[in-house]
Amino acid sequence: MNIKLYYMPNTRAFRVRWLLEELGIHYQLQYIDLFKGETHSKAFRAIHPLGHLPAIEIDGKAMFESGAICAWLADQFPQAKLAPAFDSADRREYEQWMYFVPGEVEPPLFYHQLHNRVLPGDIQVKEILPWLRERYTRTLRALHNQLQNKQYLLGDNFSTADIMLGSTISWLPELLEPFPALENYIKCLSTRKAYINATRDEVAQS
Ligand SMILES: N[C@@H](CCC(=O)N[C@@H](CS)C(=O)NCC(=O)O)C(=O)O
Repeated sequence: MNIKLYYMPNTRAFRVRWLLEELGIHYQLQYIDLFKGETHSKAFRAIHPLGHLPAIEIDGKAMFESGAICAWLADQFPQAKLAPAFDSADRREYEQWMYFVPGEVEPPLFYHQLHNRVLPGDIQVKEILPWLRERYTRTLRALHNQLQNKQYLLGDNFSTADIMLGSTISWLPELLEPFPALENYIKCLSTRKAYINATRDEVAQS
């Protein structure tokens, strides 16, 4: 399988790269800079119609949506045991967390960042911030409870659902302070060899 990942550090492309490292398969990184408008070139818009990251080419065929890419790749390599088999008891819970991250975790965190500091001041809606804070606090508390006596979302077995969650909440460490189970979870995930390998260029570039 020939894999090319369109990549920029500190974006959702990191989760795909982390998974590729966990899988231990060969891939090519194509760096692309959001801030220089490179995602809106005609060539890249033919790969991702919205000009977002990540996107991947598998044997020359494009795919986008980080969660879908991760789910698909994990199922292609069952020997890596990063997704429970379809007929295993853990599969339903695995799918639940795979969707929970983009559906429930990302939106309040992301929109809070946008309206707090990322968007230009004149289009920020400060009135929405307390509501978003309440939403993400409730979500983080639920995850803290889930991980209090477990190493990973599925218990003892690391899976791609941990890549989805870890890559999302590690982005805002200050929000995890009230939730020690989440801080410990991120500490443990970030010592994985694949995680470290996937962050290598960020270290080199900084
Ligand atoms: N749901 C998409 C979100 C993709 C996305 O919004 N990516 C960000 C980078 S993390 C992006 O490309 N933003 C550029 C923009 O919004 O113009 C996914 O998970 O792949």
